[in-house]
Amino acid sequence: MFCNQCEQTAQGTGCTKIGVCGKTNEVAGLQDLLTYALQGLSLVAVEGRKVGIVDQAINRFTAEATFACLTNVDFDPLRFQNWINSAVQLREELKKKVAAAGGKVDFAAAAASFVPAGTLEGLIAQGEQLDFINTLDPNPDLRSLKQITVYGLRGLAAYADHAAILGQEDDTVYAFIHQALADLTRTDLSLETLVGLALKCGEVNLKAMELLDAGNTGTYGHPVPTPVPLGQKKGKAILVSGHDLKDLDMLLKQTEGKGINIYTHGEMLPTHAYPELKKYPHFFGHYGTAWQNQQKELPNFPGAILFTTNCIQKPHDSYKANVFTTGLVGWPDVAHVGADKDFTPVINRALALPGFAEDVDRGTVLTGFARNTVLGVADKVIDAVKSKAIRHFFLVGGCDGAKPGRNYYTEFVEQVPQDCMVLTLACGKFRFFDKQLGDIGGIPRLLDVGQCNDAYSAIQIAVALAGAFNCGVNDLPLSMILSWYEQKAVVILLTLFSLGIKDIRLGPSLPAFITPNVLNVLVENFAVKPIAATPAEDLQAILG
Ligand code: FSO
Ligand code: SF4
Repeated sequence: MFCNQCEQTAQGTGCTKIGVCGKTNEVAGLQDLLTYALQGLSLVAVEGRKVGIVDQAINRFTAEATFACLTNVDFDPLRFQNWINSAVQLREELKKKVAAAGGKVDFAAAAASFVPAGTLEGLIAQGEQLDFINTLDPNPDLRSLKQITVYGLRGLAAYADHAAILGQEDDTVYAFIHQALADLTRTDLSLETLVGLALKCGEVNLKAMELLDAGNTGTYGHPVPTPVPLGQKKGKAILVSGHDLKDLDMLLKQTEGKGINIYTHGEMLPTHAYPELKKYPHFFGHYGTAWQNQQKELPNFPGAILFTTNCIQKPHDSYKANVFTTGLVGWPDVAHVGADKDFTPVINRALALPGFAEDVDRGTVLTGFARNTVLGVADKVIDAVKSKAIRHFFLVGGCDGAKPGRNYYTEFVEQVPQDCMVLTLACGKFRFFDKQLGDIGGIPRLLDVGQCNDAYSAIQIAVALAGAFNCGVNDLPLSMILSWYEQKAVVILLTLFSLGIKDIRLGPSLPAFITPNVLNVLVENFAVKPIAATPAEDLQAILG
């Protein structure tokens, strides 16, 4: 195997025997093979669009299967076997329709005629032989740019899938995913073209995130500032992890009146702020911190645990029987709730477990500062900037992870001067989410915009502030201090680049898949920089 798509990749260069994330050699090969099969399907889908054939089932399938290859989503070889076979079956069916409509169905790229082995072992061998990443392009810089797009597409597909689950779709998003996967089979594209393709991925992702924002707020209302208990309530309990609001909603409905309290874990924290979710009296509080601490935190949770979307780690035996997955997330031999979303097994497990024996108060954290809330007090914020009560905004957000270097983000927030505000989003916030930073003129200094899925909201806040000050986002007293881990962060970064946003500080380390030459291109165009050794150096450089 060779995989270097995430920040925790082995030695900072690549996982070659087993993933640091727990991904096996077998699953790595199957993910490569699935991506290859999706390229074949995409080549035909692109030709299909030229003759007016747009297949909605293929659109959804492409997004789901691409998302499934994102870090920490699915570790189950059998599901990858199914996806690979489906991709090829859909490709062949589509070829027939395209040919009947007079479209082109003969392709130079081998991906379009790939024949999957009949057994799981055979597929694994095909995946290994493919060596997908290393053979994307013979030129290391072009390969690097292609990798950026492959990973960006996985993030984009995740957001497109989340949005589609809430009924929000736009064919331009699917058309781009197909076009990009097809283009990546070519070896005649220049550096400039591939830079353009990566930026286009970011641009299209803004659309996907806008759709997701519309899905979330249209279905569950605009988040409102909400204190979320960090303690526990006596009684049976279910913990929900991941990012999927609809899964959470359906679980809340199915547990009504059953004497079970629902807790959020990780990126689910901001869901407490949505009116149509917070209305449930048994939607109680938040348990634990970010994804990488789950193996320490979950054994102590006395109820059932439901993973939605992603960020699962190997469930230890001490709590494995309590774990359920749903949607694209999966782990071999862990119970999976299918598309019917019948959470009865989760509920029964929670009822069989002891639950919390007593009430414990551990205070609260505030969430719910998405665009509607922040822009609702825009006048106050603008006045505070004009009167110099607010000197600077810092967006400190992104993914959390296990590396010690991530203490930078905790220390950064601790050292931000009193006359500056901190906006945050995604699971990186768990490095400082429970800090009491006080307020400036009644506006809390630490504002939780939401999940990584709410990056659109943060962008809208920045754009609206720029409008109010009659300047560009780069001219605002705003600095972005981002942390990355997986490929949703990659695509958000591409979105920020596509918007022309400069001077982003990125850590804890730079992606292994970016070559020095490609980094130079990004530095020249976007002045992106690694975080400094200490927060004090960056604060000094920013604030002077
Ligand atoms: Fe974190 Fe995981 Fe939300 Fe990522 S939970 S690391 S950027 O999947 O998705 O922020
Ligand atoms: Fe390694 Fe990350 Fe790939 Fe997992 S996803 S195999 S940790 S690079």
